[in-house]
Amino acid sequence: MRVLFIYTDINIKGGARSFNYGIAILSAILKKHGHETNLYYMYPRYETKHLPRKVLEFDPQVVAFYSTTSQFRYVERLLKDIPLRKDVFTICGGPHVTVEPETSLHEIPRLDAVCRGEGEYPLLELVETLEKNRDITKIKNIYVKRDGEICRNPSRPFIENLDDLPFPDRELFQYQKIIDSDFGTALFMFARGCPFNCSYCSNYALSKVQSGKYVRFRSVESCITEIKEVLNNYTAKAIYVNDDLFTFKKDFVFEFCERYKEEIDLPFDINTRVGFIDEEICAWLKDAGCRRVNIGIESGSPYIRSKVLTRKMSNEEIIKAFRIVHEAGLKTKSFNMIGFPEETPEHFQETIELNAKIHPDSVILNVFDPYPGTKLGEVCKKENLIDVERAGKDFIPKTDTVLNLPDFQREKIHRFYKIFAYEVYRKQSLKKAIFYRVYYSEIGELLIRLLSPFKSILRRITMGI
Ligand code: B12
Ligand code: SF4
Repeated sequence: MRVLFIYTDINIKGGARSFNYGIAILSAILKKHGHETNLYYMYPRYETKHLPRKVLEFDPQVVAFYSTTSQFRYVERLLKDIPLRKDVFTICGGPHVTVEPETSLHEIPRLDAVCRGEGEYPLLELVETLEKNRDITKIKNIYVKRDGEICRNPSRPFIENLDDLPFPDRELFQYQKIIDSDFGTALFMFARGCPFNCSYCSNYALSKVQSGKYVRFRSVESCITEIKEVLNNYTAKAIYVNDDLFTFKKDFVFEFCERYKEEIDLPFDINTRVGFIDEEICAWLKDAGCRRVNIGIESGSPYIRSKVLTRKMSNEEIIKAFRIVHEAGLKTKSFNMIGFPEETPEHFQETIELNAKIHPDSVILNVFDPYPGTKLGEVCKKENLIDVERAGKDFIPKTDTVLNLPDFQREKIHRFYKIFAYEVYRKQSLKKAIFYRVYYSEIGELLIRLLSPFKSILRRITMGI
């Protein structure tokens, strides 16, 4: 069968093109079983100019969407805008519909089905059942509309052995373009799941939709083979392991670093969490060519962290983790958030101060967005904090808040968003501080779009890599 994937990646700031591992693996598995796949990647603005031609030429029998919560509105809009024949089957997967299957199906009349959780085997089964013209209402993980009713099916367990899956179909995304748009970086995922339960993150809700083990690692052999295959087919200068918690299993890190040093030898970046990084791990990482370790701080206020975000770590532990990484000669990036329920400007001042103390080489700030199924998402709903009109608008969740917080005005959040990095760096590095001040201004946004050929120089100024 012919399956057309649609991946919307609408974000005003532009930035790097993004690679969607989920779609790429689904495509690989379908191709392995003899089906044809194609992709329409919509980025960075909503734009359907080339879509009718793609639909006409590829003539899909199934149109398959991926969606996070903030992108779901574009699935709805697309299903109104694209000229699809009535017999084309439409399905959506990804974190939003996994958590909100029924409302998603109700909200979009032209959407035939949603997939909850991991889609490899459900989608394959669906496509093969459609091909044989058999009953599609009993496929595990799939909720499907039939005569105005929703047929709900239980989920199969999480895939036990990730090594059984084929490598992602990178060519579907014209992968060299992705690498080139991200300073020559090739992206990888070696694990699935996270054992924690932070109140703002969807991971916990996603872990409850299927049974079995949620946190799973691929073998080092499989990871190294995939990296080699990618480097044989594409030109990359570095790699980034997108896993939430790369250092979760110490024996995996050790074995990976040993083999990576011997067989790959390219700079690489990873993400970890306070409590999962020590001197020994840092020494292995450094020796293997690791360049940067990204760590989530999220809030510098111990109260917000422990009571609102359910992140059990002290400021001292955070400071120590960054110190250990720096002492090993590795660069750091801190992830931070603003605009949580109960947060005040004073709490956010603590986030600025903690970052200033630990000297990360670069910082990222995101505005909190309440995702369905998360503990904080539910709090926001229950306490009527969500501005429904604003949430329904075509806005950019990264820079604005959808909440009306009693103690933290929207304008203040927006202002902090713009000056955060400046405030962190102004006492240590005026060059960096000024750069960030301009970067987060309106002029900066315009300049960045116009000056994209000079992106590497800008990156060197801010991050030193
Ligand atoms: C890597 C990553 C990114 C990368 C790559 C994006 C991507 N979607 O692959 C980047 C950095 C670009 C990114 C961006 C964003 N991300 Co992100 N990201 C992740 C992360 C850490 C891993 C995703 C992943 O690759 N998983 C592995 C693959 C194999 O799983 P998967 O993508 O879920 O796909 C499987 C199933 O969902 C299903 N499936 C998926 N699509 C389809 C389609 C069909 C038809 C079917 C049948 C099945 C199916 O089958 C797939 C294979 O099993 C997740 C955390 C998580 N636990 O998922 C957050 C996560 C998905 N991101 C999240 C968010 C919020 C974002 C942003 C909105 C952030 C922002 N403010 O800009 C953007 C949105 C980008 C977009 N266009 O959708 C949230 C989503 C929460 C929500 N309810 O919306 C998550 C869950 C993290 C969190 N904080 O809770 N992200
Ligand atoms: S925020 Fe990070 S550590 Fe917390 S549950 Fe999500 S992925 Fe895990």
